[in-house]
Amino acid sequence: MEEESIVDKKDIYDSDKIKVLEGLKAVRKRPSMYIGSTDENGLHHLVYEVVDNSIDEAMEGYCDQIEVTLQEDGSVKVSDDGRGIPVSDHPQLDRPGVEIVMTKLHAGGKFDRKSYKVSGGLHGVGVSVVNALSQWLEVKVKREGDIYHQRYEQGKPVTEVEKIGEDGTTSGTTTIFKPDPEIFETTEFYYETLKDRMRELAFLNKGLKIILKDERGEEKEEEEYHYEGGIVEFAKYLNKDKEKLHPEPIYFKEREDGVHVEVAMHYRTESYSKEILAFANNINTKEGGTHLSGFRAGLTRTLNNYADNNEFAEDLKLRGKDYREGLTAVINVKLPEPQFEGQTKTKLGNSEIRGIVQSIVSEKLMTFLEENPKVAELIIEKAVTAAKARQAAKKAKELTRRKGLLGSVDLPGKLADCANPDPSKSELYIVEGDSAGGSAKQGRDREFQAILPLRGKIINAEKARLNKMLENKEIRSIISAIGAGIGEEFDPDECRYHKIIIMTDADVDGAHIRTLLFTFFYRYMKPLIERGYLYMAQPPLYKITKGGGVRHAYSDEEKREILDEWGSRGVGIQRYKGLGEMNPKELWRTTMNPENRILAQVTVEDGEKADDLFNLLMGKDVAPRKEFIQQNAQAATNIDI
Ligand code: 0RA
Repeated sequence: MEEESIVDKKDIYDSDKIKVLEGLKAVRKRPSMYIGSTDENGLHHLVYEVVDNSIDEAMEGYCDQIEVTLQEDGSVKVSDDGRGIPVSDHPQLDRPGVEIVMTKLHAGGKFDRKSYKVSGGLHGVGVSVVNALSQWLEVKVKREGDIYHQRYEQGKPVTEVEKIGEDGTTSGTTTIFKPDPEIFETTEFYYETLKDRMRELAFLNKGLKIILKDERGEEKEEEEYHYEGGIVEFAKYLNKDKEKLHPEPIYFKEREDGVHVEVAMHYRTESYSKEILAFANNINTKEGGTHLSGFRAGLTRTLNNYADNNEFAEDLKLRGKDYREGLTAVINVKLPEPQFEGQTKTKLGNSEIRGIVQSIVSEKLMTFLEENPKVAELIIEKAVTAAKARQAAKKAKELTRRKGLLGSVDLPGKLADCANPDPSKSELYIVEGDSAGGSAKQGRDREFQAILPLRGKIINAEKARLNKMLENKEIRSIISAIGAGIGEEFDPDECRYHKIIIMTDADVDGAHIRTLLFTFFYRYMKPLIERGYLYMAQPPLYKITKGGGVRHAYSDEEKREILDEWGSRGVGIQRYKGLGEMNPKELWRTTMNPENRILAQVTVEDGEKADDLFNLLMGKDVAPRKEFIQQNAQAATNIDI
């Protein structure tokens, strides 16, 4: 007998081929099971999936450049200079490795790389999924001096793996794919979205160069991300417009039990929020997990020990969150078999990681503190101030909830409250200036509308700590009128009004006050914004009169429409400079009557971006701030961050 086996290899291949086709069919039938959704998120997922394969090659040390190009025909090209996907035949399947990688779900075995790959995580469904969901895909492999090529349509090979040339100088893999419009709701890639992820990947993989190109349309674009400093540069980037407590980020890295851990941390002086980003195998673990909790435990314990040993912390009990105030940190772990959990599979579950990260952070951070006592002192001092502010906030909460003699909450004297006690039917107008406040009080429907006039300046929540904020009369009256506490203690269930409406003049000062108030709500009563309780009133810009008729225009466009309708002869146009120019009746009719007023709901779409805007508007960089307000004074009326 010539055959070693009674089973023909071809039979194995044929039966496997059926499995492959069934696999592809399943992917095309339920794409969301593999890539989350078929909207733009799913679409961008395809790029991440392909890039992740190149990143795996980089993490193993074989690839130092990845190029991603959005091409004119709607396809995406991803090239790397790694070893190239193997083209030799798979021993059992008798087909080239590259074909198997491209067509088999979870290729496994010989062509599957193990170590620290991204696979198994958020992405990691395998490039065969990208292939199945593409109208067409072409792969080009340079390996051992030769160039190979194969083309697929909707996941199925339409050519063999063919040698198409020679290149003795380099190796690598190029994948070009065009998402299938039969599958995706949209097939248009957003350059900005890809930019963020490519930048992040370059930060996380120090030394790796990622080039991103957009060749669609008139204006070609190109970025190059390449950071020799890795996550140290990431931390600097996150803090780029902020004032820092110490000149350079604190950085350490260590390997323990096959797990790589690196941390970069940099305290800011001026802002009090925290920004701690945690990554596991290049995946942004937004839901946290064991690496993050290990970091937090290590940070708290080490700083507590240091404070105790050096007799810092007076009688104050410092808590973890005091040490995290103003902290920007990037935690980057790489581990062999990551387990991702949670709603969006962005929570690291491997329990052994907590202890590893905690012990590395404790040891390395203590060494840093001992070698840099000045920085250590600044950090502890900052935490002490944070703890004091935390205690002041607690007092403030008690203050704002204190019941008066008749069992009602102590309300500020300036507040003209409404009659209806049901929060879901009540509105609070926060009004700029006493005169507008007076008109609002007269014009309102006192059944459900309460008015709180603001007189003095509002303190900038971006620059001041909570205890300072609480010394400000205007802030105090807002807190007690709303009656739900502040900061960590804020409880949106206790809001006395479900509509809180900021009413300011439609000029630069008005825009400034609006932004200050918005910053305050964002920093200290964020759940209120998240619930959709915060609004901006939109007073009219123009009063247009003709004969006995009066109309109000809320935009220049509307003014033009009215003038088109009425003709411009004999028409009077008054441009409102402030709320004070309207009498109570007019104010009611144009800005407060639910039947015809315009309200813009304030939403927090993207905390990070809102933060940038606040920093721009409120930070110490005066020049860009002025420019922004002048350009946007009008637009800021319906600001929607
Ligand atoms: C399997 C095995 C080897 C490399 C790769 C896959 C590989 C896959 C991709 C996908 C995009 N770029 C890639 N680069 C490499 C190792 C092959 C060897 O041992 O030489």
